[in-house]
Amino acid sequence: MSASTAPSHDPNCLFCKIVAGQIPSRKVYEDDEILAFHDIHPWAPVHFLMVPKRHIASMAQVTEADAALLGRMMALAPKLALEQGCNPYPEGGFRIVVNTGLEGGQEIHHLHIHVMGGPRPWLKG
Ligand code: DGP
Repeated sequence: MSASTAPSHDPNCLFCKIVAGQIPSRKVYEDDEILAFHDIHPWAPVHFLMVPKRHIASMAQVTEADAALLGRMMALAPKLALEQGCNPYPEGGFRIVVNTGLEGGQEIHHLHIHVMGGPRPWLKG
């Protein structure tokens, strides 16, 4: 599905409801196209999700028409990671994960980028 034909809002989608403010979230960042909020089940000291406000079901539906949006999300991730408490590269850092489809471990079918990082004292020698 291209950017032009993707529905902007799926009333049955959990993350569309978060985007619409119908379900509360701990917001990290918001602009016209992108919302970032803390993951409800964090796997790391810093763990937030970045979603396009427009409903795109997964990375499998992304087309070249979405390239600028995806690029903006990726460019924003390091800035937000630092703001949320990740340490700077190279000692610090973060992991970006985009689960896609059942076999890719995707549970919520609205494209989202996991950004995970934060202090891990046990890594220091
Ligand atoms: P995935 O497996 O990639 O689809 O991850 C979905 C993530 O969404 C998972 O880490 C938990 C998170 N999540 C599920 N429901 C909610 C919710 O209602 N609020 C927030 N903030 N996160 C949620």
